[in-house]
Amino acid sequence: MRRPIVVAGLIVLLTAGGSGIATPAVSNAAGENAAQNLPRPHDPAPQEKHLGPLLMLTDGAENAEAYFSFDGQQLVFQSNRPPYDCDQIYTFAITGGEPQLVSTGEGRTTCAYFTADDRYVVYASTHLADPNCPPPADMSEGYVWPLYEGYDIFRLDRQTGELQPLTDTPGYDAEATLSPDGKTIVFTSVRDGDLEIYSMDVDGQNVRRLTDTPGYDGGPFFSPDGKQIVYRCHHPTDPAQLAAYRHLLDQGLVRPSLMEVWVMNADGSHQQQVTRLGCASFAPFFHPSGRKIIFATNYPDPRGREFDLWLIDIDGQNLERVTFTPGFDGFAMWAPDGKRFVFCSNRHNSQRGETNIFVTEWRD
Ligand SMILES: [Ca+2]
Ligand SMILES: [Ca+2]
Repeated sequence: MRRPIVVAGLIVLLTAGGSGIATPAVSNAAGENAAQNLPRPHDPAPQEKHLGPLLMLTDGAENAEAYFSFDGQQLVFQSNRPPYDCDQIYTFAITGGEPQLVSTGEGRTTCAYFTADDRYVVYASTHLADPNCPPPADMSEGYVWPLYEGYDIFRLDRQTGELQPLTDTPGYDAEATLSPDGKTIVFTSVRDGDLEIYSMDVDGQNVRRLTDTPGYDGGPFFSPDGKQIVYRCHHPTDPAQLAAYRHLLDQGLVRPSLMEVWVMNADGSHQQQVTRLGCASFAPFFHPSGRKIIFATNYPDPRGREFDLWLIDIDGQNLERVTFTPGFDGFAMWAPDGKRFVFCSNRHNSQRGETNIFVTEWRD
């Protein structure tokens, strides 16, 4: 079993899709100096032919899950930077600058996303359950993600500051993202006893359950035409493996070491497995064409800590590696214009193991 004390990729993997443990906030002279030289230009690795010149927007603490606004001019992301002890939600321009705190500063937050007019930000937070940071996951049974039961999904009105809860069911509700028309939220919840994907209107009404397979279903994102959803799954079929999954879920934990990428129609029909890599493949996002998916994976070493971005056709063909730098690369997303591209990476960090946000121009 993996030890909990790991650097680089797996620490970020811990934050993936809203199920992370708190990594210690880091404050050091090197990081503070580095932060003064932001944003910083960097070249992609020579093999990274899909990536244009990189603009590094953060350097210090863990920065992850950066997602574009609908106008493509801003990013919303989570970071455990000081003064808070666990992840809070921030926004800044795609050209960088000083991040603006969006969340309350209490509890732990994850998985933020803009709404269609960029007036609202939706995100998950534990602050109503407890203003303190939730405790780190119990790793006594190996490497796991916690599914904090205090997580509910909130919608912040950026004009008025009003924070409205969109869910109020017991247990984990998080990982909310928006449809391209801005009318529908998809999210992950344990409200029916297993990890499943649900949709609801942008005001929290008309909740519909989309998945029902025993096992992990989570991390959903819409296709550019809004007709499909890409997500990550772990569906154990072996009775012992399913029992192990349920045993952890009962404790609010999930082991993320084996996940595959799936797609389904927006109404939950026609669920299809895309990857068959036998690794930790997660954080998928549709290519602007709607025909390919980018995702993070530790393929080809399922026990390895080397995560990179890969592309695959939605029919599972044409697997292609996109990033080639050591450590974690993941959480990729295209802006609505299909050209600008954001991802999070360990590359060029001033503090080993930390993850930062990079924006570039995508090259097909
Ligand atoms: Ca399930
Ligand atoms: Ca890498």
